[in-house]
Amino acid sequence: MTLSPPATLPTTDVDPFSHEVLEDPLPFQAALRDAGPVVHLDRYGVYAMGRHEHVHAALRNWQGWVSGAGVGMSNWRYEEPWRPPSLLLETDPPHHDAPRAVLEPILSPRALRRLRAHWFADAEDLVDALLDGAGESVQLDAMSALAETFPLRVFPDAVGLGREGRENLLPYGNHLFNAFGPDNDLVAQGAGRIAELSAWVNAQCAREALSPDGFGARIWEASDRADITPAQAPLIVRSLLSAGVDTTVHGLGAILYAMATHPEQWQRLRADPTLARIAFDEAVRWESPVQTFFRVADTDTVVGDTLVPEGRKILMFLGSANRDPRRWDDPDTFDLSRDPSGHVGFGMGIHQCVGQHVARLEAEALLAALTRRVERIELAGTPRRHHNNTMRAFGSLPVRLTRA
Ligand code: 8QM
Repeated sequence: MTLSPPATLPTTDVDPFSHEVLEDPLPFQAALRDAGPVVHLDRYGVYAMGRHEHVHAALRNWQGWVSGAGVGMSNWRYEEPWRPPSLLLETDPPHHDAPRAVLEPILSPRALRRLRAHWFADAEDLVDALLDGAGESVQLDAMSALAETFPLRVFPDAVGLGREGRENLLPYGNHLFNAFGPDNDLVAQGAGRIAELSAWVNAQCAREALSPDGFGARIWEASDRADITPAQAPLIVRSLLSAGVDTTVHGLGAILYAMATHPEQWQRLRADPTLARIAFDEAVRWESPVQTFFRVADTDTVVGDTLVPEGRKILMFLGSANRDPRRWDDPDTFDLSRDPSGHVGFGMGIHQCVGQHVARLEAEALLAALTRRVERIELAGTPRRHHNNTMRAFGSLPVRLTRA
């Protein structure tokens, strides 16, 4: 039985996971924000919020809006999870605390210092190879040639993965991010291969499968110290493989798209490469590669003047909060002069992206290589969106790079 929502609650029968909305979510998100702090999505029997104020507050309120019943549409109070839950994303304190405390120092800016020079050199090699032999300019798909290639070149090595099977990472992540949404055609598309992909991913999480010097080995060492149990270690490694690839690919896609469509901002970044970090954060705000996550109301909870009943799912539109004109001046403008801090593209609060420094370093390395070698980056065709229930993504991004 589904309970009907209170009569005062704004409702919509629009499907935010339809192809039409996934192609361009902005009009739906504007209507969602304007309808009120909380809106009922009739099609799915869940609540939704799209304003920065309420999304930000909900993300910080881990006691009231819990993650342990899953952060996708499926409510684990009533349904079985499709894979063993993540010890980070899909848990609440106190269970969340040890895995988080173990992973945080492994991915901290300090721990990443030893990777920096190597990643910058790798980015230079990649960009050199693309420009090599080309004339004054080269045309390429920035998704496959840069946004996918670079993370896949540096991140699996940093984790300590073996060479075989790395091509499984993106399809695994794509299905995982679809599976946070409703059981629609996108989930059906990935269902056929997911057993095989999961088996591969899970096998890579074993201690024996990991090199002795990567993030994965550091996680296993934490189990030697009994900071976590040996049963927890492989699941924490799985989090790296789940959350660390597609997100950075589409984060890099976002900054490359932003730069290809804002030539004056590209020149500004070239003139002052120290803007790379701001540029990446602004791109994460503007595109919000991770668009949505759910929470469950731990008790009856009032938002605005609406009651969300205990146990019900609420969908937080991170991408909408990041473009809420109540919070941002000219939210649709990609602008390196703005201070993008306070965006919720990496979440907020105790679950805020633990890998964000890894993502920032990847972006910084790639942008450093590009700003030095590329005078102009411009669209050379129409970008094609890749539809996913959780990610805002490109399937292809044709660009022309003109040498400096
Ligand atoms: C999304 O498996 C995990 O722990 C995990 C999977 C996906 C994410 C985060 C964590 C937010 C990027």
